Amino acid sequence: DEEHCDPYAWGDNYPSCHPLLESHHSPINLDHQLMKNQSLDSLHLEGFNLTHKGQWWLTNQGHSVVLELGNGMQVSGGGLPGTYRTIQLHFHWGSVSSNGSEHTLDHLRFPMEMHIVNIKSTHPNLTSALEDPTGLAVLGVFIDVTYLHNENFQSISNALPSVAYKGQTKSIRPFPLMNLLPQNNLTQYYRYHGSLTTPPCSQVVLWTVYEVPTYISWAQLFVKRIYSTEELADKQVHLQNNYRHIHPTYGRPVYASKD
Ligand code: SG4
Ligand code: ZN
Repeated sequence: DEEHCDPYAWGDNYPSCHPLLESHHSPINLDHQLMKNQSLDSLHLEGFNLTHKGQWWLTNQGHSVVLELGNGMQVSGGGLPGTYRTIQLHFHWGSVSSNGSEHTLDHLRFPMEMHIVNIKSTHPNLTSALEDPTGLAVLGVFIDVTYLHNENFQSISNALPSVAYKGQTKSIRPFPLMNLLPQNNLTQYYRYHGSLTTPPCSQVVLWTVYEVPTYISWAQLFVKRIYSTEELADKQVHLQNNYRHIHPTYGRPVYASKD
């Protein structure tokens, strides 16, 4: 699986991961001084304030930790061409706190980045959405590490020991997803057209990356707590640095929302 973990080798098995000229891959660097686009108003995050019934599932996939969300949440507005169903969120992180996020802000990396993945509601499933240039809308949230504990991340934090190894799954009681977003300045975000940051690297994602980070404490950070292998004893390989390198924009428009 070594090769699969090297983003520069993905193109061997997934041709669309080759960063050819004119391609529009993710992540990219975001620049504070980007042009404001007055038509980019706040997104409607429907159902994000509710405590839904049923359960959510946290899984160690070997390359990330994914929280599968039930029904009842959808995203629209903010310049998105339609309504997108919220299906899951996952995280990218580093090995030390100076790296981890996929996008960079003025070339700076945050310790973590959370991605909330949404499928255009006209598509029955992910396979179908991957055929549509605007089939997915992913919300990116930078996560800073501070001395402050963030209670809103605690149900995920509490479940981490149960998913320490690849393939393990743990149910989580739903909570208002809004709690995981920055508590203010949701009007400030960056928008561009890019790709999945893992194979098959499909160039079908409308990215919304919030400018203001949320935060967790050192104790809540994933870095030393998650392993990428199934073996429980011998080869305990930490799952770290699961972020892709920065790609050129090749003249793509990248917008900042109005302030
Ligand atoms: C992570 O590897 C997730 O585990 C994947 O989720 C996700 O794939 C992939 O990242 C790419 O998503 O927002 N970083 S990203 O571009 O959401 C998809 C699953 O495999 C399709 C469930
Ligand atoms: Zn991601």
